[in-house]
Amino acid sequence: MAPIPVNQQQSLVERLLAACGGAYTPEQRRKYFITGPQWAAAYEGHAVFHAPTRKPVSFETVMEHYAEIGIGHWTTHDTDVIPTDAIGTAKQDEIVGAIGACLKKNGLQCSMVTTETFHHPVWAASAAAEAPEVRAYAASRLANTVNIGHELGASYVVYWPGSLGYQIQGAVEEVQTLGWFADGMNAACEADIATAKKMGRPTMKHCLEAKPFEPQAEILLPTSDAMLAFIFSGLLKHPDMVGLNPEYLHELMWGAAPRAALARALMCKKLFHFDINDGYRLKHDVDIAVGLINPLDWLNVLVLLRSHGYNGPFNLDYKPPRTTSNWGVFAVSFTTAVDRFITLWEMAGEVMEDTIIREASDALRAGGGGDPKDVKSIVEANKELLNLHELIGHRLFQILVGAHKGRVYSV
Ligand code: XLS
Ligand code: MG
Ligand code: MG
Repeated sequence: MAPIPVNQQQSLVERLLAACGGAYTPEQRRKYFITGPQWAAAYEGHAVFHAPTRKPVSFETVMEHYAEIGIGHWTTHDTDVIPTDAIGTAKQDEIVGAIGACLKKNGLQCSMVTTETFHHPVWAASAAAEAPEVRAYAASRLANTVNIGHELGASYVVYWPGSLGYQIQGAVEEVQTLGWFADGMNAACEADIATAKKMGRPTMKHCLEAKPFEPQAEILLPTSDAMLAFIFSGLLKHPDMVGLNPEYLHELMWGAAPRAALARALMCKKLFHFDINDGYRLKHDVDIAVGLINPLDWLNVLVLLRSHGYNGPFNLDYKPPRTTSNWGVFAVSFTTAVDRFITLWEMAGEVMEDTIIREASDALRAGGGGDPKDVKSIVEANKELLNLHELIGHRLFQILVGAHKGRVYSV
C-alpha cells in the first residue's frame, strides 16, 4: 500500500469507522445516564515519562462535541476550568456563568463536580495534612465546589483523595489523618446542607473514590471496601449523604474482581456513582476505554448492575490513547467507547432474559433435594447440577461473541 497523505487520513478513518457499523445515534446514546468528564476529553496524553501528544481543549469545544455525540452530561474538577488562583474570586463567577450558558446552548446538564485535591503543590502532604491551614484551605475548596455544583444543577460530588497517604512511613499518623479527612467530608456535607436549603434544592450525593497505588507510596483508603469502612466508622456526621464512586480499573489495579467490589457497595446501598474504563490487573492506572480489554468481565458487571436496578451515572473516566489525535478523541474515541458501553448494556439485558441461563440458575437454586442432616447425601444430590456453573460461563461467552446466534467462517 502506498503511504497515506495526511490530508486523506481522516477520511480513511471515517470510512473504516462507518464500515464497522453498529453505531448508535446521538438520540439513542442520550437515553443512557452516560456522563463525560472535561478532563477525559482534554487529556493531552502526558504522564511522568510522556510528553503531551495533543493540544489543549476548552470546555466549549468539549461540550459542543459531547452534544454532537449524544453524551448528555458533563462532569468536571473545579480546576479543570477555573485556574487555582481564581478560585473563590469574581473570575470564578464569570467562568461558572460561562459554563452554565454553554451547557444550556448545547442542551447538556452538569451531573457531577469534584475538587482537585491531588495535583497542586498545596496537596503535597494531602488535603488532610498536619498543617491546619492546609486543612482549612481544603475545607473551603470542598465547600466552594459544592456551591459550584448547586449553581450548575449537579446532583453528585466526587472525592478522589489522590495523595491521602505518604511516601515516608512513620512520618504520618494514619488514624489522626483519617480523622482530619473526615473533618473535610463533614465540612463539605455541611456546606451542602446550608446551600441546598438556601437555594431550595435537594442535597447532593457525596461519592468517595478509592485508588490503590498512585501517586503516594502508601494510600490510607486504597479500595472501595476501605471507603465503606470509613463511611461507617462513626467519624462522619452525615453518613447517609456519603456513598461510593467505584472506578472499574481502580479495583482491578489491586487485583480485585470489580463485579464483587460493586456487589459489596450494592449490599451496603452505597453505589452512588460509577467511573467506567478498562485496563489490566495489578498494573498502572491506564484508564483504557470501556470494555476494550475485559469485555466478558464488563458484561458481567453490567448484568449485576442491571439486575439490581442501578440507575446512577456511568462516568467515562478514561484516557483517550496517546496515539489518538485531537480530532480522533471525539470522532473515534468517545463515540466507540459509548457504543461499546451501550452494546454491553443491551447484551446484559439479553443475558437476563436468556432462557438457558435462567433455567440453569433456577435449577441451581432449587438444589438436588439432598438431606440437610446428611453431608454425603448433600454432595451426591448436587453433583451433576453443579456442572451448570461452567455451562453458564459458556453461555455468557456465546452471548458476548454472538455465537448463540450462530457463527460460521470456514465450516
Ligand atoms: C484518578 C481519578 C480521577 C477521579 C476524579 O485516577 O479516577 O479522575 O475520578 O478526581
Ligand atoms: Mg475516577
Ligand atoms: Mg483510573
